[in-house]
Amino acid sequence: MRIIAAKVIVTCPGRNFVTLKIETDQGLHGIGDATLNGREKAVVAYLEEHVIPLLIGRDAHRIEDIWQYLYRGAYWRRGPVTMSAIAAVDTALWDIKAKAAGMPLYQLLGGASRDGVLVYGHANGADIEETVDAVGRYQDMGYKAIRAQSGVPGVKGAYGVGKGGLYYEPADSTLPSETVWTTSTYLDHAPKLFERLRATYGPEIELLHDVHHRLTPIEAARLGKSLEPFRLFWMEDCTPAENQDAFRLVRQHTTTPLAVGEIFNSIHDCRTLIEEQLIDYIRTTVVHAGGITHLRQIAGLAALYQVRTGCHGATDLSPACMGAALHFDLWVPNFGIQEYMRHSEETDAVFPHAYTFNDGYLHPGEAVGHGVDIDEALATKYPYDPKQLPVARLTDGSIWNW
Ligand code: EZ4
Ligand code: CO
Repeated sequence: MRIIAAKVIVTCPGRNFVTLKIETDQGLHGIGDATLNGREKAVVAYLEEHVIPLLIGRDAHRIEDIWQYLYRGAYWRRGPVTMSAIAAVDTALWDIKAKAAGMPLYQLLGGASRDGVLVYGHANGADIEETVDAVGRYQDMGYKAIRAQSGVPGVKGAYGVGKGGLYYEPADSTLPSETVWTTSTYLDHAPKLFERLRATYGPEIELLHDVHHRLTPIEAARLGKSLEPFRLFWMEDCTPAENQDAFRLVRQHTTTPLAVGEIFNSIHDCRTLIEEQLIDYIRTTVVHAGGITHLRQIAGLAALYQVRTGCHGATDLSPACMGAALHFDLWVPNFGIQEYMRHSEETDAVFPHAYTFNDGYLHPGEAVGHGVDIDEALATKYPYDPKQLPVARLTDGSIWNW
């Protein structure tokens, strides 16, 4: 089965998405997500200039060979742009192979290991009261696991807080908007939020929290310790992880489970974290970590060390990524949880999909392939709208980690 055409589709049904569509001489096509929030056009150029010309004429069934060819063949390895482009090719090829086999993708991976995929939703509020109410609303929708973020007094644009009642969308401005960060206020404030949540909703609901790289290792250790009484499912991205060794310090001080990895793009970004059991959940997902082919390797390594998966699933990852991730989640033996931020109605219409939410669980559906397609005619109605992620500064003006 030969690849006869491939194209990149950029669309903005509420937010920007980059999608690769591959077509074959058997009349089958597949799609893969290539969205890199705020850096979309870099991946578009990488695909159009450097990848698509290499795909034409290749056997679409040789997924592994094409992965190795694109990864090693570039000479320049890893990196979010390269790995998102490879991921898009890989996802589209798995979609095609599963369609050719007449099966939903999870069947090709090894079949279902569970009945459904436990997901967590995002509850946000400008203050503790609003966040407590938002958690209640998610619980009413059936969610068994909820991430809670709240505005911090005196902090302008705290991470994870929605604007004007809309769901949380971080890329909000053509040039990066400026936010201000104060660690000391946050460290005092965050445990109060979770104390209130446990007091209000009891012990059963799973609660998660995203620190979004804002703390130093010793500050992260302190937060983890102060959150222990409230039994979090995880504390996410508590400190930047380019230096994987930093997590030794956090780990020595707290039993709050640790999750990291949404910005990783390779198994090499998490090898020490996994092998030394410094984390509990690895957050890499299909689009930014080289597709199903590479994600499977990461999960395999993680399984040896009782590290479980917790795939990134924010709105800036398209339904094509979500669909593929859900097939992966349904199969992967060491599954932990899947993040699920809902897309807008416009996005759902551009990307018709087979996955469904029911009572706190997502299921990828039984459609052949990964079950997500793109309505190209509708996609053209939403032109690209350049938006970048915010930056964060400390109160003295120094650039910090957003
Ligand atoms: O800020 O994907 O856990 N989820 C997150 C996300 C990230 C965005 C950045 O594009 O941290 O909301
Ligand atoms: Co995160």
